[in-house]
Order: sequence, then C-alpha cells, then structure tokens
Amino acid sequence: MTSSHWGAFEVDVRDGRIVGTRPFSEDPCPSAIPEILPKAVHHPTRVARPSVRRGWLENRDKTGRGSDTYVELPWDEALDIAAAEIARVRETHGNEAIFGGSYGWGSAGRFHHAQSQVHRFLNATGGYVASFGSYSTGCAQAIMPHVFGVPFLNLNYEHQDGWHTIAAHTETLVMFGGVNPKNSQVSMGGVTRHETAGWFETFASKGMRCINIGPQRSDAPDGCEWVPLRPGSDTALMLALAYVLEAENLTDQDFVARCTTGFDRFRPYLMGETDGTSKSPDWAAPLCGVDPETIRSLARRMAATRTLITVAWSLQRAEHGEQPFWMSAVLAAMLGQIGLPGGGVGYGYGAIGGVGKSFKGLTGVTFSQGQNPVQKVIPVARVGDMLRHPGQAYAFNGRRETYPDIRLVYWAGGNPFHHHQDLNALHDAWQRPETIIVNEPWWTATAKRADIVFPATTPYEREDIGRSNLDDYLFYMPQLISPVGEARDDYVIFAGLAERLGVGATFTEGRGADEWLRLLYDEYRQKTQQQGVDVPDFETLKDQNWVRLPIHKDGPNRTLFAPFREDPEASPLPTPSGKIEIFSEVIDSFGYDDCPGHPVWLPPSEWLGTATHRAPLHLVSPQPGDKLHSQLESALADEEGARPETIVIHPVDAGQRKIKTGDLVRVFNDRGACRARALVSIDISQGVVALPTGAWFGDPGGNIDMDGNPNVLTRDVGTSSLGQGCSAHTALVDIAPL
Ligand SMILES: Nc1nc2c(c(=O)[nH]1)N[C@H]1C(S)=C(S)[C@@H](COP(=O)(O)OP(=O)(O)OC[C@H]3O[C@@H](n4cnc5c(=O)[nH]c(N)nc54)[C@H](O)[C@@H]3O)O[C@H]1N2
Ligand SMILES: Nc1nc2c(c(=O)[nH]1)N[C@H]1C(S)=C(S)[C@@H](COP(=O)(O)OP(=O)(O)OC[C@H]3O[C@@H](n4cnc5c(=O)[nH]c(N)nc54)[C@H](O)[C@@H]3O)O[C@H]1N2
Ligand SMILES: [Mo]
Repeated sequence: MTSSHWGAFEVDVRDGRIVGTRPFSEDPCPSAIPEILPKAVHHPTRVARPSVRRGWLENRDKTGRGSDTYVELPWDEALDIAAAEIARVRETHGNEAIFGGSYGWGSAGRFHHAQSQVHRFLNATGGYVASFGSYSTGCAQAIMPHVFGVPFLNLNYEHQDGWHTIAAHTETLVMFGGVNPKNSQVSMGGVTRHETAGWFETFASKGMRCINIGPQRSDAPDGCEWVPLRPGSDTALMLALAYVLEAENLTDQDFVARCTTGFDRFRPYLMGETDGTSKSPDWAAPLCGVDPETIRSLARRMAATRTLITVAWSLQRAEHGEQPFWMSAVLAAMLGQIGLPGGGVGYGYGAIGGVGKSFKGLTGVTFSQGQNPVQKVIPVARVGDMLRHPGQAYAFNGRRETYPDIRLVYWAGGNPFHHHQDLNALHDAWQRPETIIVNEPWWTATAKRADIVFPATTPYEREDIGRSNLDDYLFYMPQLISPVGEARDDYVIFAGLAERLGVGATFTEGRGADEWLRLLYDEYRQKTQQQGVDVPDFETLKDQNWVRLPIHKDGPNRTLFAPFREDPEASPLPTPSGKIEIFSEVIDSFGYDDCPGHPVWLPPSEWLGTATHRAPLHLVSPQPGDKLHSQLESALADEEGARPETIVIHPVDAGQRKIKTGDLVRVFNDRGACRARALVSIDISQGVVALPTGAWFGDPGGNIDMDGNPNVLTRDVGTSSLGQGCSAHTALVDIAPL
C-alpha cells in the first residue's frame, strides 16, 4: 500500500515491476488515476541516464532547447559539469542570477518532496530567486488577506465550514464555478477517503438547493441546478445580487455596521451614484448572460435562507480575478451570515479533496529548507516576464519590484512547459538563460528544453512518509521497486552536487535519506505526542503500513468568524480596521486602476464581451479529470484515442463549424494552435469551449501542438498589479475542423 496526491492504493509488483494497482478498502470513492501507474512507471519516456544537451555541451549553445539531441553521461561526469556551472554562475553573477522557484506538484511523500529538496540545496549554496504563491491561488493569496486579515489558504483549510456543518445547516448552496468531485480526486500530500460526491448525496437527501453558477453543468455533481454564466462575468452577477439586497432592503444592516468597514464607500458605486450606472440585474444580465428575474429571485432566496456562497479557485485564475473573490466576501457580508454555521462564504470546496474536511491541525513531517540569503521573490506566474525583461520594474501588491537577471534555472518537481500560459512565448523566453538544469523522471517538454537532465526516481522507487494536514491517515510509503534505469532520488542528486560545491555537510548534515526519514519521523512523533496524539514508532508504522489518526472534528469550523461575529470589538479580525474590509484604505493607497479600493466590475480584455470574428469563443482550461496535471501523461497518451485531448463545445457553435463529436479540430488564436478532439454537448454555455490541461506540450513540428495543451492559447498576463496571478481562464479562440 502506498499514498499519493490522488489517494492511497495497493500495488502489485512482479519481477521487479509494478504490474497493477488496487483501490484502498477504506476509500468510499477511489480515483482511477493509479490504473495508469504500471505503464507510466516503466514507460520508454523515463529518463534513463543523466543527459546533457549536445549544443550546450559542445559550445554552450542556448538556441537548441526543445530541438537538440542529448549525450548520456555517467553520473559523476554529469554532476561535475552541473556543479562547475552552478559555481561559475554564482561567482560571475551572484546567487540572484539563479532561479529556483521550481513551481510544481512533484510527488506526495514528505521527505522526497522535490521542491523542498531543490530549495534546501540552493540555500546551502548561497540562495536563489524564489517565487510567491501558486498557480492555484496566487491572486487570492494576495487579495484576501486585505479583506479578512488571514492567509487565504488558512481560510480554506481551517476557518470555513466543514462538510458536516454544511450538511447540518445550509439551505442554499450557491456555487460560483461549481464544486467538482472530479477535482476532489486529488489533494496535495494525499487524500485517503474521497468524500465530496458522497456529501452531495447527503445534501440532496436533506433537500438542500445546490446551485452551480458557471459555464459548465459538469462543474457540480448531478442533481445540482445549473445557472449558465459567461466566463469572467461573476463579479457583474455578484454586484447585481448585492444591488437587489440593497434595493429591496434585504441587506443585514446590523452585520454590515458591526462587522465591516467601508460599506459607505462601496454603496454609491453599487447604486450608480458615483458612475451613473446602477449595478442592477438589468445592467448585469447582458454581461453575464443570466436573466434579471433569475438574479432577483436568487438574491431573495439567499437573503431568506441559510446560504453558503462557495467560490471555485478557477475564478481568480483569470484577469481581474481579485474582483469576484473580494465581491463574494462583500455579498456574504451584506447577507449577514458570516460566522453562522452553514452560512457566509467559503473558497475552494471541491478544488482539492481536503477542503471541507475538519481535522485537528498537527505538526508536519518537514525537512528544513534552511535560510535563503537572496531576498528577491517573483509572483509565481510571472516567470515568463522575468525571463523576458531582466531589470524591468513591475507592481505587486503595493510594492515596486524589479525582475532579476536570471542566468541559471533549476527546476525539480514541476513542468512549466505544461503549466505556464502562452507556451510559444515561454519557449522563446526560455532561450535566454545560460543554463537550465532539470531533475525529472520523464522526458517532459520541460526536460526536453533543459541543458542538463538528471533522472529522478518516482515515489515507488524510494521509501517515504505520507501525511497531509487535510487528511487523517499516516502512511509509511515503502520502496516497491528498484530505481528505473539509473534514476536517483532528488536528495542523492543534490547531495552529490552539494558535495562538489563544498557544502555537502550543510546539505546532508552527514545523513543518508534513510537516516533523515527516521529522524524527521521521530521528531514528528514527539511533537504529535505533545499535541495529544500518539502515533506508532517508525518500525511499527513500517510493519503496519498506515494508521488512521484520531483527529476528526465534526463541529463548526469557524474558529475565526464565530467569535468575531459574536463580538467584533473583543475578537477583531487581523485587518487594519479589525473588520471585514469592503473598502480597503491599504489597497486604495496603492492607486491601481486594475484593483481599486473596493470591488468593481472590470471587464477582462478577452471574454465574450470582446469576442471578434477572429476569436469568437471563450476558452476555459480546467484541470483534467483523468489524471493530475501533466503527470503520467506518456502512458495515458498511449491509449487509443486519448490524444489529442477532448474539447467540449456547444451544439450551436459546433453546428456553425460543421463539427461533430469525435472530429479532430484545430483550436487557434493569434498566440498559437493545438489539435483537439471535439465533444459536442449541451452541458456547456454557448460561446464557451473547455479544453482541460494535462497534455504535454507536444513538439510543435510546424506550429500546431499535436496533443492538445491549452496553454499554447492562453494569455501570459498577471491578474492585476495587486495579485499578479495566473490568468489562464481569460482567452478567446476559434475552432475549425481539421
Ligand atoms: N491553462 C491552464 N493552465 C494551468 C492551470 C489552469 O487551470 N489552466 N492550472 C495551473 C495550476 S493550478 C497548477 S497547480 C499547475 C500544475 O502544474 P505542475 O505542478 O507543473 O504540473 P505537474 O504535471 O504536476 O508537474 C509535476 C512534475 O514533477 C514531476 N515529478 C513527479 N515526482 C517527482 C519527483 O519525485 N522528483 C522530480 N524531480 N520530479 C517529479 C512530474 O513528472 C511532473 O513533470 O498548472 C497550472 N496551469
Ligand atoms: N483530477 C484532477 N483534479 C485536480 C487537479 C488535476 O490536475 N486533476 N488539479 C488540482 C489543482 S492543482 C487545483 S489548483 C485545483 C483547481 O480547482 P479549480 O480552480 O476549482 O478547478 P478548474 O478545473 O480550473 O476550474 C473549475 C471550473 O471553473 C469553471 N470556470 C472557468 N472560468 C470561470 C468563470 O469565469 N466563472 C465561473 N463561474 N466558472 C468558471 C470552468 O467551467 C471549470 O471547469 O484542482 C485540483 N484538482
Ligand atoms: Mo493548482
């Protein structure tokens, strides 16, 4: 038995190979993702040996990334070359010339977490330029602390209601962007029991009204109502709901007065006193595609029943993504149910399997990354800009920063040529650094654009501990097979480099991976005991394989908002005003046109409101249902008909283009083109197409990505000067039969 981001499963091994997987008996709704594993782990696309790009090896060429051949070298030789190059860059340009943000999910397992390993290594050598936030929630991580005063992820994981509380109290669940059991299959660090779909059965049996607002019916479980909405227009709809509350005297004046600040600055905008436009349902209807009567009756129902507004992370993965997140908090504040069980607002339900579960927080099993002497940090999704514009100034959350001049990139545990926007532009920007080093198990599009590739093991080739704070299981993850090819653990790779750079002792502290694992586990065990939870000693856990921890909490989870609601003076929020900030003096003082002092409607630059005959369709690019991002892609892509990836299109849009289900199509705009396979469906709004992420960025071979990666089409712009998050969901495209 082992654990993974997509859950726990049994593994069958024969003759040193993984031959099959079986679901864990305690999982009520296991993911099918492990079924791809046997093929993926032994796939010919595994990196067999350390490999150095020929052009770089021979004359330090930078232009052949993505097209060159590789020279396989013995480990010692490849490590010598990489260490000498890191030393050269440090000595010539300083550690600020090394980018080690290395964003990505890598694999579950606490010790062999690739990103922690690369950060610890680079810190030992004098530091690196890091990145802030995630592609998942970078924009929310910047805006929401201004509104509620706490780190955004703490809201999601600790303060908002758990499923039990929602089931017991909520009457109306209003889900912007849905709550998708497909996405709940995964959770960083592991999700052992997949429960989201089961909770919706409970909600249905209790007669809860569950309303999915967004472009796809499939974003919420069967049985939920669907209000189709144009992507990028949620703020307009939320404003109109707020307008109805105010116009019909349904705002909870007492809550607004006691628990918020700045309503007086926001109200004139809402009612049209500042700009001559009242944000009424009639104003919003043509923007969001929802008719005014539906908006009015929804607002009345939200005011009349215990209502929980949920907002999918996808809404802030778009230009001006700050606005729907902030506005959802304002709308919930006007409804006055924040701090009541089953009411108010919550974020990221369904996004990952752990949100909505309520567990006592325990200390983690953590490998220290040390201190980073380099202060420079970029917003994670601005990596393309950073490479393109060294020295250029940019705004970020009230600060003025400059991009560093990056000469060396080290990536371990992520796949930017899957995850970043506008991949053709990234491909060009990627030609600028002098050296790119990547640790990867597979020949991904990123590995194929590296100068030095070190083959990394997968979790099945090493022992580890599996544990996530959003899960109540603890796993010993056994080594199931020998490393494939000449793969080494990231730890061993970095220990080899650190040794050559004279910082071996700093990195390893004289320990092997097995010694670290036992030490970190013992420390964890001591701390959990102090927290009142007994876990077995290492050897016992190893024998038992896993334990379920007694850390379940069923009660209301509102550790932050219930006392605040009760007495906002005695239990203030950690915002400047101590209250929920409907108007933020701090944000206002930044003077950003693209994120002013209170939530506003700012139309995105690409959405159905700006559609042209060249690019008439809005592309949303959600997470793939059949796997995690680009992981295990080579094995899945082998399956007959699995590639190119499927794009969902409305029958009217398909009919106009003579496209039928199963047809191969070309999806394109001015930034690029990819192939996809059409699925014609009435479960998507007209004018919108959905192409999930997950396909590798196939070799362009001309100018069309053959596998169907939507990021050849997406825009590489920040959400705003405030959040500078990823804007993947803001893109217009067209489609033609191939
Ligand atoms: N258009 C569009 N783009 C998006 C999104 C979107 O909604 N739309 N979503 C964004 C989001 S939220 C995210 S989180 C990103 C995800 O993007 P990533 O996190 O970059 O995607 P993964 O495919 O999980 O990349 C992990 C890589 O680590 C490798 N790996 C696994 N285990 C190990 C290991 O032990 N060691 C090493 N060295 N490597 C390992 C895997 O093979 C894989 O290549 O994509 C973003 N991109
Ligand atoms: N199976 C699987 N699950 C995953 C992942 C995976 O790769 N595979 N990745 C995980 C990761 S890293 C993350 S961050 C989460 C992401 O979780 P989310 O951000 O919630 O998920 P997405 O799939 O990006 O988007 C969900 C839906 O939002 C809708 N949407 C897009 N734009 C808009 C809009 O403007 N308004 C409204 N109302 N709806 C919109 C789309 O129809 C889309 O299907 O998922 C996690 N779960
Ligand atoms: Mo993510």
